[in-house]
Amino acid sequence: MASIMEQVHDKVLQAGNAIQDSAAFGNAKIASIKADIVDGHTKSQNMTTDFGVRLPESASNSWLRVVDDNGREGPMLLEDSIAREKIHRFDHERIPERVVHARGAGAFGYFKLKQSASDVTHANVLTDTSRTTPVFVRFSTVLGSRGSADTVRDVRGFAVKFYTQEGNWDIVGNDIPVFFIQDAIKFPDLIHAGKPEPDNEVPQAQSAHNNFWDFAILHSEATHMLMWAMSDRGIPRSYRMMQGFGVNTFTLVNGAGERSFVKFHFKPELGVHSLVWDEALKLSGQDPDFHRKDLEEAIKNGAPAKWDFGIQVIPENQQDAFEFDILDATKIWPEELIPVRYIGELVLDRSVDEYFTQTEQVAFCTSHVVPGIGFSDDPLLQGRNFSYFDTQITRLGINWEELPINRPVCPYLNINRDGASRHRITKGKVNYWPNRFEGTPPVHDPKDTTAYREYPEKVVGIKQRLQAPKFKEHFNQATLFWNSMTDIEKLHITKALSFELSHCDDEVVFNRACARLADIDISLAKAVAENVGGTLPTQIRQNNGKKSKFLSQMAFMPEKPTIKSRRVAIILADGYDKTFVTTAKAALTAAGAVPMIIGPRRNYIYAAGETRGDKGGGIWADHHFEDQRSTMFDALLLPPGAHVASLASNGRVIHWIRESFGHLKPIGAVGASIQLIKKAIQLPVVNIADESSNQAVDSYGVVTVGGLEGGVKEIVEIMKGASDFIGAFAYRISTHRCWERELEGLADQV
Ligand code: HDD
Repeated sequence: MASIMEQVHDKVLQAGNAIQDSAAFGNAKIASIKADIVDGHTKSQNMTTDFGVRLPESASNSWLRVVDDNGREGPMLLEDSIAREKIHRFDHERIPERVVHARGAGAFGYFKLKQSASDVTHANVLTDTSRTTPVFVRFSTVLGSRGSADTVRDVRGFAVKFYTQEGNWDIVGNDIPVFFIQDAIKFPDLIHAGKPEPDNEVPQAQSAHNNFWDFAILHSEATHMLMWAMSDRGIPRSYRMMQGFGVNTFTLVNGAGERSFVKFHFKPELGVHSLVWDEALKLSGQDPDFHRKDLEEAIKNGAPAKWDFGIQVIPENQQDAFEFDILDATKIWPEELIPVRYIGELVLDRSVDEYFTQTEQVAFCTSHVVPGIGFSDDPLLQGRNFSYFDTQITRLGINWEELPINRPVCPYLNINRDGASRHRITKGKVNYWPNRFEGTPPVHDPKDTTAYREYPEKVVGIKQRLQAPKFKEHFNQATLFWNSMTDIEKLHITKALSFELSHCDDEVVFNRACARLADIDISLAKAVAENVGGTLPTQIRQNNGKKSKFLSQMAFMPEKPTIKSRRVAIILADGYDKTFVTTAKAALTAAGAVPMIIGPRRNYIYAAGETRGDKGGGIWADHHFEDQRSTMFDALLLPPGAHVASLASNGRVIHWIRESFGHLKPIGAVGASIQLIKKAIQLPVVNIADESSNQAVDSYGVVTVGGLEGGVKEIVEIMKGASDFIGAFAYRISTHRCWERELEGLADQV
């Protein structure tokens, strides 16, 4: 008869093996939390107390009280434990929000390895191409509190939990590959300076204030990251359109025991795209949940978010071969020197069931790695490895690793016990090691080659508070970044810096900041100083003239143009051309876009020839003019028809067109709706098709055509030079924005 301990062990292993053996290991996380999920919509499920006793409706409506003989209210009774339970539970609903990255959105998915990296690691998740590993990913902003807006200018968190068969592996990264500081001891200062100022708790979720810039300028090591944060990377269009980076330097160890240094990369399938600043500012108020809704909407519409996963690898013996220190988190490893090997795919295809228990309670730790992956002596990473575990204890309690979203899907067993909210029940006598029950779990099998073993690194040195020499160079890569930007990106950085420094009213701060910009490039410094009233130093650092072709986000366009998941507003009113609207909507939908009808009311809108209330007639408007804004869409389509007369007299519609033009969005107009364009955009350089012509004209991304016979064609392939109206319009959407409007100064003129 097997001992209790053996039975427990068998159970744990069976449960683990059942998941590991299943062909669909990619779903193992979902399978493992199934028993914890309660369907909040189960029919005829009675309301109960937390201890399971059924409640009458009166207990949900009224506190137990005394009512006198005349029906008058008497005192409420403390003896009502049902009411007390409800109020007590409510009083304690809040937990501390994350000290940074408080606002976020998460989703489930999987990681599929496509090419083995067994030459550099023995981590099965990176060597076994037959595997699918379940993941949970949480995206976030850094500075804002949990209720702040999604579209603020900030770094975005990109944290991935891989539930591997050898334990959880967390990459806790950002959408920017470098960091503000080199040493973890400065992290509290950085965050205090960036968060709202302590006297008045202003501003919320913004770096545009004296304290942030004061700290940033007093730390010249922050210069490189400042350039990234002030670039368009700071205002992504979507979480699905950002790169992800592990930022810190980790290590890999292969089967032969050889070690290399590694950086992790995620490259989005849809390319890297951003909002424009005015749009981001407006969205903060108009739709503060823009990014989290975008992620959910794409998954719901069958457009899962996808990234290629890559590694940059430097063998151990080449650690000193570069002009920068490869352990310095304020430096990139230029891809010209160390190419990225793309070896796998990350896919997010399932939204969370409940925000709090999943997105809020998920807890990442940089210290969570699996056999074959290790740490480096990167001084930022070393500090992070301490900080994350620690913060989860304050946030979630000591048993946070047991929470359904955090626990591994592989078997796990050890002698850690008890503590607040422990709920795993481990049978048996053994809660210490070693013990007299030889061979009963948990065991350490001396022959087990899959156990985590630290790399036997030789360490010699003098204990001191110093930095390695190459950590002291702070400007080369900031200049490299600036030089590598396109003209439009340079313009955006200049404007972003001008915005931020204009919000700093302390002249010590903005003058020092302008002086710092001169360490990057004098033309940038001059332009910003001119805008913000700053002064420049007399000693100028020479621009090193270096460039990389992997830093501009324009370099990360999708391989094939696509309009997948792009939101297109189709604005109409009663009297529109039905054939056009139905065929255009169908063509855009078939190409993967999300067209939405915006009308004067959220109800049926009737086409020319139909009268209001016609049975089977009309088209349902998804939204009306008052409840959406142009900022929430990627493009605007104006159908032909007699409805133009009423649209032309609607200020909201004209504003929509002007704002779309100003925010560089493609605009399509057909037939009579050309009149709307003429009214909204009165710029002679923008060519507009004649209402009588059948030839589509694309001028600055305003695509117009007079007439289309038989509605709109199918979009067979999205490509440059498409001559038909919908083809030309779709291609413009695929390029994200019509940059030439901004370059030629047209965007501000409308
Ligand atoms: Fe951090 C959260 C990313 C430096 C301490 N960090 C946090 C999150 C991300 C990052 C994405 C949110 C995770 C989630 O969604 O739950 N942090 C980074 C990156 C860094 C970095 C890319 C630089 C390479 N962080 C850093 C340092 C320290 C911390 C140097 C402390 C010494 N970070 C924390 C934290 C947080 C956190 C206080 C807050 C909530 C949490 O950990 O779980 O421990």
